[in-house]
Amino acid sequence: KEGAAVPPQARGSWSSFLKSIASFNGDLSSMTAPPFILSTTSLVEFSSYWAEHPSVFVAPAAEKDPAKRALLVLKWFLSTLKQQYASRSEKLGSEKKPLNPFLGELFLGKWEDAAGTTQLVSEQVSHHPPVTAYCIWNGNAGVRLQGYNAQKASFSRTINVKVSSLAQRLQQIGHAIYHIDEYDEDYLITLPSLHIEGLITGSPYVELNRTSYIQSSSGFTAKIDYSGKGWVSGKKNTFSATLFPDGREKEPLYTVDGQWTDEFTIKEGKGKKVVDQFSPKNTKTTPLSVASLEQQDELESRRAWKKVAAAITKGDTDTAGYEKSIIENRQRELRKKEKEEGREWSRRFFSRTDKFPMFQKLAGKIGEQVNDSLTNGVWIFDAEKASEARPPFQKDGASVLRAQE
Ligand code: HCR
Repeated sequence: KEGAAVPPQARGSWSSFLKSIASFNGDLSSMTAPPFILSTTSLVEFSSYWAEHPSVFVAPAAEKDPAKRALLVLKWFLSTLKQQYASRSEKLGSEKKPLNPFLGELFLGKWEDAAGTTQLVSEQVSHHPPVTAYCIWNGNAGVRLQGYNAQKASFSRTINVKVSSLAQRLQQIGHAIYHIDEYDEDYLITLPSLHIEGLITGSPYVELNRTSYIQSSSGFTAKIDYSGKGWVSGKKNTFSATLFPDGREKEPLYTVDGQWTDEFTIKEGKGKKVVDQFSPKNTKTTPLSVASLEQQDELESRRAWKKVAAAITKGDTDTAGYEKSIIENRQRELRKKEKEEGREWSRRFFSRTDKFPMFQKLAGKIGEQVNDSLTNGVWIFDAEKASEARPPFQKDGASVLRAQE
């Protein structure tokens, strides 16, 4: 029902928000949302969703057969979707507006479990447009994921307001590359496009649509088709994926079907023999450890947003606004000073590049293009910068170098 999940005192602000959303372009700074829908988590933290099952993340490195290895990369990618797109709605009751990261904001952490140590570095490399870059690696397994992304929004027409089909379509710009040292293999991962449903009722949630790909340097392509409600199963968050040798889509080696929030089944060929299954619903995630606030650098997200987050949690909108404006003013001053001195903010872990041959090569096979105007450049992890980063980053930087040797 219209506005059902909106607190009575927020009805007015929610309907103005719905009107304003028509001009949302993907930049969170242009979105003013009512307090009940504000999250205390910054978008820079979202990079951690890529490796919340570290054993699944590193599994491809232990597989000798190239086709099975490509399948394990696909399985890992599919295993991340629930965390990426549904975990917040499940935990908080709806999607909320994340904190908009400032330039240079960092989120650092590690997972320690049966897979050993898996490390994460996430950095906001651009503010306008907002772009987050990340690198996740496990030195023991010799596996590394790096990527960056931005969102571009377009307003989709209201088809039937009564059935709450008001939706915000978001295209994800950027890419991720998964690398396995042992086989010197790369996998280019494109990102699904998404739209936000449930806006009319006041409880937004994400749905995925269209197609995304994983293209390997070893000659395999994975194609994943998403639909809100599968036309066969009628269930939400449905997908169907195939893995085939490059250019031979009609001859799949494996097919994967199911719900990315629930469970999926991997079958051989066009789908007779079941070879594996995965249940995102029943597989526990490994918690990420993050340094305590006192030990964090002042650019680290949770420390930087501490006062804003505390005020949002208390429902103290004035203090939240005041503390947020302190951060914003400081950012404005820094930009002004940089401009006067004719220099740019120096990113701690990433560098802009105009050459990324592996990306060009793999992207060409699936018709992807680099559109660096929307991401303020193409961003790559810079191991040299990481090794120079002062503590608490130094230790992490050193092991990055080892992972890349
Ligand atoms: C769309 C979204 C911001 C972007 C988020 C991304 C795409 C970021 C990269 C991650 O790897 C994956 C990811 C997951 C999120 O599902 C996605 C967010 C969901 C909502 C958020 C909107 C900008 C917030 C809209 C605000 C509400 C109040 C309508």
